[in-house]
Amino acid sequence: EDGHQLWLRPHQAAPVTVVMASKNSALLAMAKQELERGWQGAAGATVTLTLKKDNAIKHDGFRLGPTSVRATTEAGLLYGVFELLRRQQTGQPVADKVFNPSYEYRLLNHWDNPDGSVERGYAGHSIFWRKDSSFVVTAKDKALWQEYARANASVGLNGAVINNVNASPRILSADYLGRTKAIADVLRPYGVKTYLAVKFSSPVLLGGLKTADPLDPAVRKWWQAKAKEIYQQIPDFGGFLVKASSEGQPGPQDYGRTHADGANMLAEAVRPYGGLVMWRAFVYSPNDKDRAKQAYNEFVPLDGKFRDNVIVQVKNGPVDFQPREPFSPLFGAMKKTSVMPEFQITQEYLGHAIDLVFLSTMWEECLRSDTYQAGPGSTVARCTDGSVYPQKHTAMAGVANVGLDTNWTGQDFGQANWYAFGRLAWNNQLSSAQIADEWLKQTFAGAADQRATTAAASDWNTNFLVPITQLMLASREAAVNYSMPLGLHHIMSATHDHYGPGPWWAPPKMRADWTPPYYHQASANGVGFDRTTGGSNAVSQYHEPLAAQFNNPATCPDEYLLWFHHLPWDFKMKSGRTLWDELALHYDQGVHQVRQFQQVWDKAQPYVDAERFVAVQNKLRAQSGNAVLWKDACLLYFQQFSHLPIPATVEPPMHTLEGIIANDMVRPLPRP
Ligand code: BDP
Repeated sequence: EDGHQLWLRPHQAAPVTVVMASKNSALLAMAKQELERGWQGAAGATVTLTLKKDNAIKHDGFRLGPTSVRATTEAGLLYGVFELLRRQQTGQPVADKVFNPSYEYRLLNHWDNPDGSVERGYAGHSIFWRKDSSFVVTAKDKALWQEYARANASVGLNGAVINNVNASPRILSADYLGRTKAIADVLRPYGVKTYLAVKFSSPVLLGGLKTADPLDPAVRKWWQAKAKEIYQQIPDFGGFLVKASSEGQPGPQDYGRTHADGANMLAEAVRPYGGLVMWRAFVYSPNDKDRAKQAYNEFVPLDGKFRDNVIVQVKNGPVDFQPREPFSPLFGAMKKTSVMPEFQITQEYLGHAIDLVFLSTMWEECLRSDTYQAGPGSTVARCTDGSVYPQKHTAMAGVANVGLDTNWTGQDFGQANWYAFGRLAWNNQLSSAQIADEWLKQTFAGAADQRATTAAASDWNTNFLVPITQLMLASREAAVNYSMPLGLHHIMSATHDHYGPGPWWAPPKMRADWTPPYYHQASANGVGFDRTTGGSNAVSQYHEPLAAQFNNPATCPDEYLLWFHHLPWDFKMKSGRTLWDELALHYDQGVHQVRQFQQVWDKAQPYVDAERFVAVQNKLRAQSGNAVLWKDACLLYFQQFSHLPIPATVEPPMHTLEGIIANDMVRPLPRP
């Protein structure tokens, strides 16, 4: 039980006959094989897989019956088979019903570098690229890619961008394209398309041109030729993902051109082949007074100016994948452009592969946020899935947490985030409770080790499923509590790759918008970033009634209070407590929640195999220490400004601020 099987652990399958009322193909062979591998229905049943026109079924969707799957595409049949098996394994009924995906493109973004390292990856090296830059594709590589593709297909993911958005121009060279082709060939039978992230200056760095100006004819020709070269090898290549004019990356703005100019040039290059361009809106420069406003300011004026095979890819929040942010005001504001949400599955700001944080609730919170952009009910989900605006394309992307670690994601519960992302991309209305329930049943049911008694197995639901589901559902709020409660954001340590607290971190000459004090603004007067009409006026980027609601501290939800307001330490909260006391209580609560998770997990021991039990127990122990460090460091740091006592009900600090800083105590657990 090393976790390698993910949620696809082998099952004692019942015999089944699969009848395919259509021609055979690699994809259909996979569907058949999956049924034979995992069938839990009546022994000896006959299951039919039929490809036929059905107006109720959208691309990739399917109609499910107890022993039948009908779809209009082969991929739809495969997804239908996985849904049927999932229902059998998790005890959900299989009634006649149509299932359609919320989004047309459901993608993982791998931040994998050509040298095999993974930016913000905490689960080992890349599964795609090798350290020694070797382009030899081994049988082991292929086997791993196949397992990876199968896992994606099982939750409906149909695309993978296999390299970092901070892209190397080398990725478009013949050697890398050769390996990309090999990867695409393995992913294809599972319906997973391959995409590449490209560097905007590739025509200069790789092609030897003098410019990468998107309006220069030679540059346009270079990209067209490159697209042709790629599609000759990979006819179903998905397209390009681009981070441009962002965090030092080259882009159209280097030539006085707009994001639309840049995106459209690439869109034209891939258009003849049906390719897509996903153009990221993660842009900010140090000159602006409020980083949170910039993406909106740059992109809203370009609404309607993008070619229809461009999708603007927007991070869930306006700053950067923080433990909690309000939704990005770009959602719903771009009404004539395809816009897709980008979530971060890898836990850069949420405890790496150490802390147990189930991110589904965070994504659900974003997807269900009402933007009001087209009246009440214009949720982020509906503004991006085509329900509100006639988007040409719909998509959702997640920054992958996958690496070469045996269990894929470093922390066993990190697998739940991969799973949840896929399920939400398929159905953006699913609840996190259902996703957790499904994942636990598939990942842990029947996994009690040899010592477990039969009695233990029958109590599995009450003693494992219920408490561990609750733990998962509470875990993100716990992380917010012990790290950045009440709307605080971006106060993590920079010294150790964003693990642990660092509200004090501000080396001289460092770009202000990369330092925590820029975001928390703590002083004797109070704490928080003033984004009200009297401050940076970021509130005005939200549609009413949100702008007015966020603008007033009396109506602004506590969750976003210090995101939008700079308030005195003795500010009276809705609870009646002062801001200072409330802040302290949140930190303290976060610590207690993690300790409680430890107890809950310890009690689950009889129901989990020994290997995964110990692995998670160790991680929770480290997380507990991390939570205490966050609490002590932040309260002691902010106390220098508030000059107020830590409330008596709060556990007194066990560290000193000086000790934490001087001894460099904020540090992730060394990798095993
Ligand atoms: C930030 C990460 C950085 C990424 C960037 C991005 O720290 O590594 O390159 O996001 O999304 O959060 O481009």
